[in-house]
Amino acid sequence: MRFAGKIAFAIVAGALLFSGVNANAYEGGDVSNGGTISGKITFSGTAPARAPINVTKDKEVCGATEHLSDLLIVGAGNAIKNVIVSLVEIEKGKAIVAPSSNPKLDQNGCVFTPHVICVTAGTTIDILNSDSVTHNVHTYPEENTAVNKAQPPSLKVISIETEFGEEDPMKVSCDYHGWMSSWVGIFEHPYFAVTGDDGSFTIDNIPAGAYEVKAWQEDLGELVKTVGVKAGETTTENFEFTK
Ligand SMILES: [Cu+2]
Repeated sequence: MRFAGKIAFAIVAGALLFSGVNANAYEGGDVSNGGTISGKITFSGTAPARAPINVTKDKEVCGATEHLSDLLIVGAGNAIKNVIVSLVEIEKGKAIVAPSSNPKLDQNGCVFTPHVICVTAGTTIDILNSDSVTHNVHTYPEENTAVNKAQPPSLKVISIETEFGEEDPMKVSCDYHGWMSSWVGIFEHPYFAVTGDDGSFTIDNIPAGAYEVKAWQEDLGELVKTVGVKAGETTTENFEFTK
């Protein structure tokens, strides 16, 4: 009996451990009480001008056109581009929809385009080399497997598998051209957005409730606010960064 009891205990403990792991997984489905958070990300004060990139290698290709730094892009109305806005640790909500094709980061003219993308964990990202020079793709994940691989012009695609969400965006850079970088937000849930030229974002179909919303920018850091969401309504929440 004592032996059987120990086995039973082991099974129960194992089941608890397993369910504990599962409890962290995002649960996607229909949302009947969804609301929206939208807003605009702006810079307070006089925005610094984008610095020209100093091309120090492969000048005939990388320096064929002038590139400006993507570190901080502030446009009309002080709108900030390439800010990642996301809900923090939401565990249940709308379904994750897999993209119809793998999201791409293209190395073209020795610049990553787009500069910032976001995906859900499990998505494969294709890193392209559209240049006639060799790049070296180097990723800096917190949880996922790092990639550090040369990409000559003959190797058109390096596919990067994502498996886990990352608390902070993952940097992707090129070891051969020090100015080349991009950022990939990897989330366990589908509640994220990247601002465009006008600095605006919209995150929809959020179950009613209160959420922490994080706005992240590579140069300025992050801002976090608690935002309430009501069913069928849009809550406007703006974020203002400063240096
Ligand atoms: Cu490169």
